[in-house]
Amino acid sequence: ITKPFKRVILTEFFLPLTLLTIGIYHGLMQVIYRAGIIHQNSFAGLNYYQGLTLHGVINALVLTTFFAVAFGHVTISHYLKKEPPRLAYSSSLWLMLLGTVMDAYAMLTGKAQALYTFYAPLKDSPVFYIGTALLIIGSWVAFFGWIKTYIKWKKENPDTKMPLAILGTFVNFTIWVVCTVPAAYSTLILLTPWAAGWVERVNVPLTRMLFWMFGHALVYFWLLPAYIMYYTILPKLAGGKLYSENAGRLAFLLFLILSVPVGVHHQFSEPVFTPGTKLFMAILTFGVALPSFMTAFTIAASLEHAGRKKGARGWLGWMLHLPYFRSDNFLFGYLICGMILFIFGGLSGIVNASYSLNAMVHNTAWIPGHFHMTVAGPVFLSIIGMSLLLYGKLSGKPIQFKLLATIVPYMWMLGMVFFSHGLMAGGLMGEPRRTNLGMTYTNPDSPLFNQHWVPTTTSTLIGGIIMSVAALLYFISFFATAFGKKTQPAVLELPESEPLHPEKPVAILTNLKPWLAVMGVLILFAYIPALNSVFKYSVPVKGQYQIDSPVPENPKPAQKAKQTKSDQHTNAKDHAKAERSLSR
Ligand code: HAS
Ligand code: HEM
Repeated sequence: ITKPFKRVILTEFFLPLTLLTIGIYHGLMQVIYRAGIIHQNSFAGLNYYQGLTLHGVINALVLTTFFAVAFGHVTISHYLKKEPPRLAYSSSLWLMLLGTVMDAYAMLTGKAQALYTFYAPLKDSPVFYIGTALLIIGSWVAFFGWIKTYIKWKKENPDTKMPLAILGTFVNFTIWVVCTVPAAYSTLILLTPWAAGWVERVNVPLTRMLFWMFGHALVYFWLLPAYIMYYTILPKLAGGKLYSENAGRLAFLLFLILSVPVGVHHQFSEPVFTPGTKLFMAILTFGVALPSFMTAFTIAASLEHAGRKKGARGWLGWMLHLPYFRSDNFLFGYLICGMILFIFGGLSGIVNASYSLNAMVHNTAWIPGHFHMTVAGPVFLSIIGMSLLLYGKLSGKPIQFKLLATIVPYMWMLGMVFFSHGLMAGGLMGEPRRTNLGMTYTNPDSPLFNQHWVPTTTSTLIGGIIMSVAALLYFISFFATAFGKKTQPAVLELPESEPLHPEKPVAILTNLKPWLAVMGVLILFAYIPALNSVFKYSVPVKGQYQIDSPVPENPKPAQKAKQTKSDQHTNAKDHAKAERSLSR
């Protein structure tokens, strides 16, 4: 491994993990606000929504994107035995760094507090929109470099099929490039001019639709690096082999075709879409759960094989013969705890996807309960576990406090039991998400105080504290390693699982082209009617939104870009009227 390449990868681990300290701190603050421990709108100079924005953006956008790129670099060079072009990996890092600095500046100065789902009518500073676009574009550049490396490798190895981990990486970044086009369009073409004051209006439903076209595919962009580890690394760590490589290929290809055309399942309660569009995307959402069900069975079979090799008996005896608490194999704990959490994260996702049940859980605390068992479960644990392992290997520094690092995932999982249970049980009793409960519902002095939400928010608080302590132990191990002494040669290598059976290559699983075509067709089928609805029902007078107000304005002629004081006064009166009629 060359020095510049090594430096780039190490920075891509170190920087987001340093920012993560802020991200975790704001997670802890969220449970403190929710449980009514503090009854104020801000703490330590940052307000509630600023904190929630920092939490979502750092943990779910910055950490995940940097990791996907860094892990992609490692996977490509490990399997293809080549480094990507220097121009690509260096410029990718610089673009992502610049984007992150811009985002951090906008969030920390309060110029961006419209949460990680950056659609209108909430408005951020253009600095945030441009920063986010740069972060995304930087990650594309890394992918373009890998394509070049792969083409070179293929010329030298025309008869070798694409390794499974490379297929996973390419599928993931293809989904990413496709789904970030609507996000880039929305941030750069719609939101930036609006936020800069160059245009007066923005089509709110359009920005929301474009965000969710990106937003759900985004969750699979988070998930697939973890899946690459489950298929190509976990069986080896467990002491066994991968039960079926072809099943893994099929799972990745199903993600390719089904990850994007499902975004409207986040918008079941929005009147702008027709029932047909919602039904179609609900069906595709059940479809995108299939590759995860396949993964559950394939990996369970691989783990069972490992357990039986070690003498396990009976149906479930294999579960007792896995290497749970071994500090020389700590990554196993991170991956298995993530998988166990994902059983519940996945099942709650299927509840969300069921149209009628969604009406019960949408916008309640159930939703963060669901997604912490996905993005803060398998995704987060595999990211931090793999970052620690690879940081040690690539820097040549031995991992410090390995015992602490070994117990972290189990502690995190225990915390998550209390945390997500509290959120989901509370959600089923109507506890809202994205609401500073401490100001009202969990403040005994408030007329809105609701005693039924005290046990659930307390459970969330206990879980959040346990998770924060687990994160602290992880930081101790990671930073002690990073600031430790180099005592061994730097190596770039990944543990590699072998397939259990010699499998014949299946033609349809080794050719990406038909899958790309189906992907395109499904996206058109899903989004042409959705776009049609957005333009049909939201652009003419009704459903237009004023700048700075979440309330749609009443039908009236378009207003001039510059408002006078009396215009603003009239608008305020209109809003008040609209709000009154809404509350009725
Ligand atoms: Fe989701 C909302 C539906 C997966 C993340 N989701 C969210 C949001 C986030 C998110 C962040 O349909 C909130 C966004 C916001 O801020 O508003 N989600 C699904 C469905 C799936 C799903 C059907 N979500 C994910 C993943 C995420 C994620 C993955 C992040 C990484 N989700 C929804 C819907 C909404 C939603 C609606 C909108 C709700 C609303 O109204 O706002 C599926 O992909 C899930 C399939 C998963 C499985 C589980 C497979 C289990 C495995 C583990 C097996 C374990 C083994 C170990 C083998 C079927 C693979 C055994 C060993 C032992 C020792 C026991
Ligand atoms: C939102 C706590 C770790 C991603 C939240 C909320 C809470 C919370 C209570 C819900 C706020 C609300 O809707 O009212 C925590 C705690 C953590 C933690 C205590 C650990 C100590 C993580 C991690 C990730 C993550 C590791 C991702 C890798 C998110 C996201 C949101 C969120 C994306 C949604 C933000 C929004 O609604 O705009 N967190 N979290 N969290 N969390 Fe976490």
